[in-house]
Amino acid sequence: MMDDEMKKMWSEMDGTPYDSMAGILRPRIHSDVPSFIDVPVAYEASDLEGLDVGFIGLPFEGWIHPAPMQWPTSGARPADPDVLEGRSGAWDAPDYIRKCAVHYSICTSGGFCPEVAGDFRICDHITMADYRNVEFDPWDVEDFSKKAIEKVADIVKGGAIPLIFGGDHSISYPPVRAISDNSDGEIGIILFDGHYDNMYGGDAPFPEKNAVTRLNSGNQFYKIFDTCKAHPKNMVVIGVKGGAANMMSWHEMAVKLGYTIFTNEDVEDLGIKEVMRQAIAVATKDTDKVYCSLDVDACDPISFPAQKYPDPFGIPARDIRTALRILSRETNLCGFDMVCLGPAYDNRNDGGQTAAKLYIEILKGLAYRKAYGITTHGPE
Ligand SMILES: [Mn+2]
Repeated sequence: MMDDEMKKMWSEMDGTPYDSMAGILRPRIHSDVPSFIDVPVAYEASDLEGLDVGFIGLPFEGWIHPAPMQWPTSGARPADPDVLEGRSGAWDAPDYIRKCAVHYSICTSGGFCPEVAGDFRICDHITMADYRNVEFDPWDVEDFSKKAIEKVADIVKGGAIPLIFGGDHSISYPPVRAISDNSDGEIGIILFDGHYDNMYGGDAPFPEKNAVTRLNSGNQFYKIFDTCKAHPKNMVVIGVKGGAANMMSWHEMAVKLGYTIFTNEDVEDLGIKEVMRQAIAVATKDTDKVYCSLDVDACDPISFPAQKYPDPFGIPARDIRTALRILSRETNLCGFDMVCLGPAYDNRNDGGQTAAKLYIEILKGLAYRKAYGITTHGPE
């Protein structure tokens, strides 16, 4: 039984389990899907004003492989982890990651992070909302892109940093475009990816609106450099590797454009902290801010089994976490997306939970900057 002294300590403790929340019932974005870590739901642009962070789902996947021969039906493909080729379903990732974040609800913890400090809670320093998912015609990438740019622009115009749940990798274009159109200054880009995604994405010499030149998960960076205040000289790619679906022509173009490249083996050899030091120096040189995109195929399939092209010896999830911590603390991070996670191929929610935790790592870094008043834009 508790003695009187203990009861007194308990009764004087600051806060209840719900002390950081506006309400008690878990906020939901639709049906049984909670908002990410139970932050308030934003229904319209005005709900986002003055916030620090706006979550948004871009559940688009354009590059869908035909069902494998063993299921020659036109219906939904069974989720079978043995399928290695064409593992689609990234359109489900936004809701999946939200569901997998259930343990991190701010209702119970306020985002308490004893690894930062004994009195450090994310919610004491930053304000957040979940702007739900963008709705669009799933067969019309231009419709998707237009609506995604508008919705992410709502977040940016409200002054918040968009943290985006993809989708396949085509979804990186609308956020960068929205940030570029609604803020001043150049954007540096740090991309974690097993691939360069370096396809041609302009109109000529392919004037037809075909699958090659329309926005897809291989030409999104062409479109970014073509239309946004971002330059390849501030582009850093981390985690590229041989094997699954990477092409030499993509590498040649990356070198020609002046990308800074770190392969998966560079990360092993240099260590992620040194890689990030160099990456931040490149991405922040003569820029105002840094956008980060994480294709889960940069990571080892042990931590993210639900990859489209699962390929061993990627970057360990722990290194990605360290990288995102450094990035969110030491740069003027203006947006982040995670893409190409196909929930049907996850291993008992492991990848979904890892994904959720990586978003929280960014929140932690942003809260850290606010709490300790850090304004550096990265090491010189
Ligand atoms: Mn990619």
